[in-house]
Amino acid sequence: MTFSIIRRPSWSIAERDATPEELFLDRREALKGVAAFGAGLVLSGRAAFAAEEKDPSTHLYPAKRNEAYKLDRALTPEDLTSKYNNFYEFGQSKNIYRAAQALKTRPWQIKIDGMVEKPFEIGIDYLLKKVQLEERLYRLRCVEGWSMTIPWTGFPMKALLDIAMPQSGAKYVRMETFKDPEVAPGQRQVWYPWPYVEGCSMEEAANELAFMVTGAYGKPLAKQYGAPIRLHMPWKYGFKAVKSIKRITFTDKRPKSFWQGLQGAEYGFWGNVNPEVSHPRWSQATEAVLGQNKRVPTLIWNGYGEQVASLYTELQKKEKIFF
Ligand SMILES: Nc1nc2c(c(=O)[nH]1)N[C@H]1C(S)=C(S)[C@@H](COP(=O)(O)O)O[C@H]1N2
Ligand SMILES: [Mo]
Repeated sequence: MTFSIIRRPSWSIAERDATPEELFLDRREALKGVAAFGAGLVLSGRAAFAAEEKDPSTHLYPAKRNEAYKLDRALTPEDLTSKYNNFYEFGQSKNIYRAAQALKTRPWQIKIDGMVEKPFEIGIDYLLKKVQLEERLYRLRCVEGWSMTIPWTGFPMKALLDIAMPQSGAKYVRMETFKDPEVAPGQRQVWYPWPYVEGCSMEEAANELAFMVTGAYGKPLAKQYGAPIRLHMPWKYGFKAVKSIKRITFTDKRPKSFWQGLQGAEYGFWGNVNPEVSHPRWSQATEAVLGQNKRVPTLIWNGYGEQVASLYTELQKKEKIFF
């Protein structure tokens, strides 16, 4: 008996024409229309609010979609994903989108230091000039057992490595969020090891899937998603996707993450999605799809094994890699 060979990556299944996506595309087209008319004659109330904030990067969106990253499921509507967030700096509930508007995202300097040729700081708008933005449809699987799919805009983390110029001895990238208890009430809770920190290996950072996110739904990133810049590694649980990054440090020591600092026994360094390894408080076998009344089986590497499984073949012999 022979088995048929899967020629396409497991996630590369034709995208379904689902209602949520059509809604999204409509909005996208509408935004283009606004741009074409120059003045914001037809700005909706919401867009007008965004314009007030004078985000200097607005003209960069929407960016061209990279069609290599297809989904096996519909996009999750913006109305849901923008009101169901984990951003502990602004509270422990999912309902932090209003509180997050207090975050000031300009000016926004990012410090690049540690094992680099020369440490430096770079402003977000200058960084945006040096990279090519693209849109990618990616899944996000939270370790709490829910998932969603978002059209992120950003640039490959590899491009960031090219700008940072890490030394050859660097093994890990450590990424840190802002710390400002004045604007982020969650950071007044002193029992948390602020600031939020995450990290990955250099090999993971250079993987084609690793994405620095600066926009979503064809617009600059809304604050609750971690504006002006956050990470997304779609084969890892959402907690790895550190938001509102202020400092990126190259190091030869494995960084200790926020969650490891809090509950080391529950959170390992790698955080790769694996339906067979349960979190102490949650089974990872299935996931609730945000906005739908159903649970679906969770896929190993969140369905991205084709791109990332080889990163771990050697490591797997040495350590418990999945969590
Ligand atoms: N700075 C910071 N980054 C963070 C978090 C956080 O609390 N603070 N939560 C993480 C978790 S647990 C998840 S699931 C994702 C959620 O991203 P979203 O709100 O954009 O969906 O952000 C991650 N990044
Ligand atoms: Mo999460």
